[in-house]
Amino acid sequence: ATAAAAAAAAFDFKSYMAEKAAAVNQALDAAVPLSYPELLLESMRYSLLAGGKRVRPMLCLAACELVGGSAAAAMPSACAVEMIHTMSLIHDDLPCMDNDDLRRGVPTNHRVYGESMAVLAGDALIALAFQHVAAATPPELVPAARTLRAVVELGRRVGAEGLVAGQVADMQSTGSSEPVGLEQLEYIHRNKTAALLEAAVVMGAVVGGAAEDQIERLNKYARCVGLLFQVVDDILDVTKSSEELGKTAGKDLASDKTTYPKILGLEKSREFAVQLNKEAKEQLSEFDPEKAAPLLFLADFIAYRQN
Ligand code: GRG
Repeated sequence: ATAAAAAAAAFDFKSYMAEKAAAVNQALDAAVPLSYPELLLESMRYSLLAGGKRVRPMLCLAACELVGGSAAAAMPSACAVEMIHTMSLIHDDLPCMDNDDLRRGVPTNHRVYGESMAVLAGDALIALAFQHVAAATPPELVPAARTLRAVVELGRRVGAEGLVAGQVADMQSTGSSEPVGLEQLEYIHRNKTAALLEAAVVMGAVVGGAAEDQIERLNKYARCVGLLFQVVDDILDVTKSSEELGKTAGKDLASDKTTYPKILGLEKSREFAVQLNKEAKEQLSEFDPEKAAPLLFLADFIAYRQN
């Protein structure tokens, strides 16, 4: 624990995040050059380069470096998970889904490019994600079998066994009169949010040459962090809503969305978040503490964020 504490103290997480985000933004920019058909590429680039936190690419790069791989080995995988994340947000914002006008502080893709183009930009980003891992992962750093495995790990967590399954479950529970239970809520978050975080770390670990038991521990780390993300989100929704109460009706209190505080209460939800953070970090205890510092800090970053 002392070695871990010393490594943590020496680690400058803010600079790490800024440095990695800049590298990811540059790689994404290069991966989707403006070309024909220009409006499609413009629409893809509009959302991809709109400046998210880049948490998933960071997880991917950090997992690769944790098991001894280089950032260059994982950069195509890191870009791929961000492409999938971005396209899921484009589709999620569509009128047939959440019908949102703003995303990352700017008008949503369909508000700028129209619904058809937004659907197609999302479609093209899914295809590009898989193409990019397969074609751009440097063969001199990563044996082809590992790259192939990375593609499989991504596919598994994006489609009907992952992200899309989570969205379907969410959609069906929102439209239903049945109350959503804890198990169902966990299923939704595990697929909608945790699955892509899992893809990020597992792909990073795979291309970095991790052993099976390391991949498994990192997968569990990501699952805990994904759930943690949502529990914290739900808690922030309530606390923000009550701060604003009086000015406007609390957003979450008014909506019919099921949240952890609604099922467990605020206190138990906070305890659950602490538990998930602890469980996530436990998965890192077998690794070199110095190399595990980014993932340790990422867990805390998600647990203690204020918005
Ligand atoms: C994947 C083929 C395919 C289709 C998409 C619409 C859909 C199916 C899924 C919706 C998924 C969704 C909206 C999940 C929520 C994920 C989430 C936690 C978003 C917020 O992530 P942040 O905070 O966002 O990392 P930034 O903007 O920082 O990147």
